[in-house]
Amino acid sequence: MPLPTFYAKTKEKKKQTVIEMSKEELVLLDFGLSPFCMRVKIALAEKGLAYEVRAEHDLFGGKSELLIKSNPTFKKVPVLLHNGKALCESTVILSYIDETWPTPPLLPPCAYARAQARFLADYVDKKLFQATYNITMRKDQDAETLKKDLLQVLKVLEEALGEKNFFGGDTFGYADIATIPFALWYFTTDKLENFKCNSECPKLSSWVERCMQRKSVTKAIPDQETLSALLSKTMKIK
Ligand SMILES: N[C@@H](CCC(=O)N[C@@H](CS)C(=O)NCC(=O)O)C(=O)O
Repeated sequence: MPLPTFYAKTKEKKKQTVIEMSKEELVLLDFGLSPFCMRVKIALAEKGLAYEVRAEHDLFGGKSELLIKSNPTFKKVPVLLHNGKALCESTVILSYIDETWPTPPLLPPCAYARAQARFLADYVDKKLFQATYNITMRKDQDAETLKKDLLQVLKVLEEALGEKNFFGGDTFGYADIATIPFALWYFTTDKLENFKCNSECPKLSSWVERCMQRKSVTKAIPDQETLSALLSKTMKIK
């Protein structure tokens, strides 16, 4: 018996969706300790998306052909290959993931709130990254000044968070994903106790704890031992 047109169309649509889903191929060009790559891994996990990881083993010595071909402009990770199409720049990738797989949403529905989330991610890229970079690359700059600069940046984030559970409100989203891989260094290890981040920024400290309760985050970040070893090696200030 022929199906009613509407039902036939629905079935056809369903079949198409299944085929489309099975065609999805996601490959992440990754460097395990990169906070920028962690962002993408967290977002993919939040969306429940499976992906293949291609690790760049010698990012600063010999980049893979695939990386150079996929991101000829910057030659940096992360790169997300979606069905062979390359996406570069971590925050651009986060937005792409959210637009392509809208559930659960990472960005809020209101345009103004979306702009605020993007502003915060941009602040992290410019200021938190820079403060961290200055500390890790320190030559003869005054240690106390570098620490003060860092705390100032963290305090801006503390104020942006306010009394909310997450930067966007009650739910973990885009701004949290952009920030946690950079912030966790300062809150989750006793290696940096002298920075006093936990006591100076108590709200941010609790926010880090809340983020660390999410599987998407703990799976994307290095384990405690690796993190401590990394900090001992890179942080030029105690
Ligand atoms: N703005 C970029 C930064 C990416 C970035 O700096 N990636 C580093 C790893 S953490 C990299 O690939 N560095 C290799 C290089 O500088 O040659 C983003 O948000 O994705």
